Amino acid sequence: MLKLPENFENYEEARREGFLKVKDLKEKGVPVVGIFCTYTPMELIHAAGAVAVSLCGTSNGPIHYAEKDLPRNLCPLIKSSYGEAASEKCPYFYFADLLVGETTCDGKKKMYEILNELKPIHVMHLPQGQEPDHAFAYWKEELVRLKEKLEEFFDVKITDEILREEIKERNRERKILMDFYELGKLNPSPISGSEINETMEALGFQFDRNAQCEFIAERTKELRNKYEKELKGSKSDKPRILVTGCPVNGVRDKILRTIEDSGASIVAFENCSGVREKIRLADEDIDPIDSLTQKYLDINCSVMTPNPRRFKDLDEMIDEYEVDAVIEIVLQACHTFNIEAHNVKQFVTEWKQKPYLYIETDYSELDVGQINTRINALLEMI
Ligand code: BJ8
Repeated sequence: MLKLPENFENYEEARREGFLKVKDLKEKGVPVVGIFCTYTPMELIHAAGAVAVSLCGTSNGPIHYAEKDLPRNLCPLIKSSYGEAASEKCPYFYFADLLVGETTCDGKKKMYEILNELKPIHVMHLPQGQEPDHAFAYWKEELVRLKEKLEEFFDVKITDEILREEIKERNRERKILMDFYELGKLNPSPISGSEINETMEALGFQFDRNAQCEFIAERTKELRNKYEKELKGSKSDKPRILVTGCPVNGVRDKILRTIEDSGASIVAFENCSGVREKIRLADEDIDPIDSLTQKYLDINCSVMTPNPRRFKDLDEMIDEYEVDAVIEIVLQACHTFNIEAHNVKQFVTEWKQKPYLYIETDYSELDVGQINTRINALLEMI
């Protein structure tokens, strides 16, 4: 029987214990790379023998440090990420040897210029769209540039053979994580959306990738068994919600828990805290750099223009997860998701004939009451 560490699913505990783990890795000479986005080609970092740690800020605490150097009317995720670094209180930032960022939204890419004063950062230039052939060629050059940077910085050689192995391994991880997310397709779902979110976030601080996979696979099996034995056949009358938009790790308590406490069930996450990066695998049978170029170019973030894959994914997910309503969560001053929300609303309400709620928020508690009221009003409509 697999022994599961108790803190695998508790975010705060996992984050605290992760500090010791990352310190331990550093003492053993393992390089640490700090990352900020799902466009980061993780396979290259792993092929360089490094571990990757997400430095995306998810709490309001460090934001006032950031506002000394950055404008106040900026996305909370960007301010929180920068504030963690500037406050010198984040051990993950402290232990990172190198940071890797991408030119996604304007706020992030300009923040990286200032962050570079605190720690070396390699910025990958992301194309603005996915379709034209030159987008592939441009992004491929950026992957090659990252590979060379990692080789030089960590004095390693990333061979095609190692990269092919990493592609296979990462695909295996994606499939295991997708199986976990797809528990939401069951009706009633044996796990709540906020638990799924917390588990996934806590996993980010476990650097033993095999143990992560074993844990998630075991947990998925356990929950499927629970469904088969205790829940199957008793369809829930709770409205089934799909959450889309920006990453939601910083608003889990404020919004995700409120949705569930108000009597609904979050069954799917079409965002970077959910399936966005995992839904498509990397091709294991072609040149590894070509494979990774295509795989990461296909991510359906609103920074891409146009962004047709997001609508394809929403279309399929609304059907497959038997969704009753869509809630779009946009972080304040996130222009790309904010503007794309116009088309998402139209798609959800007119094409899919489902209720849609748009919530624009930050990491503060100021709008808790208003969010509560709006969620309850949506649920009453269903
Ligand atoms: S692939 S969603 S992780 S960019 S919410 S910082 S876009 S202003 S986090 Fe993101 Fe990569 Fe896209 Fe995913 Fe800017 Fe918007 Fe803030 Fe954002």
